[in-house]
Amino acid sequence: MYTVIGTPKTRGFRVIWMLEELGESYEVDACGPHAEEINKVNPSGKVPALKDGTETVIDSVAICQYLADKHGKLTAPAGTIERAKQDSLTHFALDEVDGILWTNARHSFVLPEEHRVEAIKATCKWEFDRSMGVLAERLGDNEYVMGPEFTVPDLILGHCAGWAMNTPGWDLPEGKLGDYFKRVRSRPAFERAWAVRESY
Ligand SMILES: N[C@@H](CCC(=O)N[C@@H](CS)C(=O)NCC(=O)O)C(=O)O
Repeated sequence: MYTVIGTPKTRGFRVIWMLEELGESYEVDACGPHAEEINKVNPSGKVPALKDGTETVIDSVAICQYLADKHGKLTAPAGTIERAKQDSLTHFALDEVDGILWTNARHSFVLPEEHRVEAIKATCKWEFDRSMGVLAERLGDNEYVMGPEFTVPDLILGHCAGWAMNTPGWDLPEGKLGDYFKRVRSRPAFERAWAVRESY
């Protein structure tokens, strides 16, 4: 039994979605950032964390990749060229999609008001559109970014797409890339994870 520490209304959702994909049982300690429960395991106070027995892992992507490796699903094996390509897509998702959306969010509602820079948001939007162009090329005609199989970077990109959908004026592209995001976000495990999210 795993424990997800952190509310599913944050990147904790990624971990819940991964556990649903894997069919593993888990409980949720739905604390927010900087709550006592998360501060005990993460000095930054950021959520999520995963408890696996007596061990705890922090960072949503490290957790998702760990779970995929441990259960031998939704990932190419470590040490293969396919895994290097998959990791490259995971890093693209983090640097070029998550990072940009998160910078925009930080300067919209996360940071204390006196530290927000309004002007940065137009640059974030420009960078996001550029990233969508690169992603469309990397996806090509594939069903998922690595080919026919859904893997870790698809889960991260699918989660980030929700942030974009909730950002006024940041519509997701249409066409093949739009269809890709719809495909990823209509997986049965996504829908189960969403129902868990909505219960909090
Ligand atoms: N790279 C970390 C980022 C974690 C993160 O920033 N979590 C947000 C919620 S989605 C948080 O706890 N923010 C509180 C803060 O920035 O102090 C991960 O993927 O888990």
